[in-house]
Amino acid sequence: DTYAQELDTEVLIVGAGFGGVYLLHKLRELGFKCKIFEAGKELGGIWHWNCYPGARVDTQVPIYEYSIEEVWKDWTWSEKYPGFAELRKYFEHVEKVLDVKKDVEFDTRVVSAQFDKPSSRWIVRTEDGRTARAKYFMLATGFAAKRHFPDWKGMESFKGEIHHSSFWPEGGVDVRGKRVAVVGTGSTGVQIVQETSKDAASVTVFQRTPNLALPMRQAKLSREEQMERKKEYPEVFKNRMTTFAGFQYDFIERNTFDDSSEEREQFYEKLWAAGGFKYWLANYKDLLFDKSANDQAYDFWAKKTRARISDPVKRDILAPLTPPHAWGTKRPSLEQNYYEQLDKEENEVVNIKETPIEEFTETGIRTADGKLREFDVIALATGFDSVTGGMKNMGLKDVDGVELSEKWKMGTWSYLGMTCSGFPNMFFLYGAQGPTAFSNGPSCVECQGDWIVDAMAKLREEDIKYIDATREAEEGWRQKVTEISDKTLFPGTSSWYMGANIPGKPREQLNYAGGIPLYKKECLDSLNNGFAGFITV
Ligand code: NA7
Repeated sequence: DTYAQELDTEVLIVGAGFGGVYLLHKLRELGFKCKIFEAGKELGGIWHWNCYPGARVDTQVPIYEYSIEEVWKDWTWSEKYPGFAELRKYFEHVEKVLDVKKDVEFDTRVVSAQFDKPSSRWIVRTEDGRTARAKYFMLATGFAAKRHFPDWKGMESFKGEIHHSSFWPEGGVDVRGKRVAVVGTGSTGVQIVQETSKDAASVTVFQRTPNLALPMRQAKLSREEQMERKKEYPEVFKNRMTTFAGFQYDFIERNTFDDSSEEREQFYEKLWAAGGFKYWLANYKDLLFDKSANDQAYDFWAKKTRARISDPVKRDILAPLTPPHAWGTKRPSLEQNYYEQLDKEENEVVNIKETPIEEFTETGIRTADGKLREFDVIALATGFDSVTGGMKNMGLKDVDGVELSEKWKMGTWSYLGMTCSGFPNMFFLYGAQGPTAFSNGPSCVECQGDWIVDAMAKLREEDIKYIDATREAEEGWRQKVTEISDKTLFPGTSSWYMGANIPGKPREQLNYAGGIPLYKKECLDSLNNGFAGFITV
């Protein structure tokens, strides 16, 4: 058909968020002919989809932005941790500078894709029945592309408004004077609670696991101050690639018990006052490895947080004296008055570990103790089939016709967290077995994107038709990902990092926990050794 002719492109990228746009820009610079397929209507990925109340990034700028000079040189932010509306504006600016959209097909959802060996082309089909062909196929679909709706009894019978956070109506929901329920206390739940409780008559949060949240310490930023700092940006962007999580700070070279309890207390106080993720990612280097070290960090967190909650019942649910899990092995949210808001008399915290949700009714939510609470608006902040869900949901088939969802049924196999054996010339970003959830998004996609771009240049130079990871290389990578993780406290906690948030999903480490510098080295070792771990044809 004519469309297929038109779309016989060199590189087809799925997703127009941070990752997809970066790949497009860098590959176009090298002269590759590229196209992006994007299911949404705008650039911005998660920031295009997320418009729930209070949605904002929990990594500060300029760490959370592109290192591309044309983009950063005139752009300034109004806040240290920008909200979704400003992030959307950022992508408008990106468009103005990089001229991305002329190569993006919006409203285009991929439903199947397979590599055809004889023609050395990916054949990609879309939901609206179109077909495209491409030599290279790249997935930049993010780690939260498939939302998670637990199927509670009676959910469809609720007569008020009910929305999943990632499917919040554009233009918002008027919660003034309304009774609002929030189910889930991940980063999303925390943000919805603290924002809606400003206007709602009451907010009731249904909590299974407390979020061991940290004070964000939001701040306004002036244009002058940012323009003044621009000269440091090249250094800032270079440095972020040398830290574990792609931030501007890193764990310190000391262990928790190297310090006396007074010194430790002082150190914790300093991190606490600085705010943001410092208490997590600039803490002692054994924080995420040693349980007794971790307990010290938990105790300090609990002491600080409990002091903010006057209601003793709420205090024990939100910040119990005994850790629910090792501190920092689930992503701590960066909160803004979350605890003070929930402490208010009209708001309630329901511990659904003790009294689980039994059913939704026409008017509200009934818990196992028989109690029915009535609401006007219910927000489901129940998260995502994170990391692997998006890629498993796209009809990707290997060269023999085996679905990726089948290949990954009992666990995940990839090589370098960017390629899969049996999927020649396919690359993915910010997904399974990469630094994904343990890193700053832009740092991760730039690190992986640069590797893909270098690999592409080399493939072209050496006139290679296709590359495919070997099964052995995948086995080795999986083992590496698991071994690194097994040294940490992460496997002991049921989190989405471990696939444990989705019933029936295999429990395994889904992210590379060795940090960005080590990851980068692993990837470069393959590239510089003649594509070690791949077969090339
Ligand atoms: P998260 O972090 O996965 O949070 C989901 C929340 O929903 C979490 O508190 C879950 O409790 C809760 N949840 C999920 N399923 C259920 C059921 N069946 N019953 C009760 N409660 C449930 O998703 P977010 O959207 O907040 O954040 C996703 C990431 O995106 C975030 O880390 C940022 O990096 C960006 P649980 O903790 O599993 O007990």
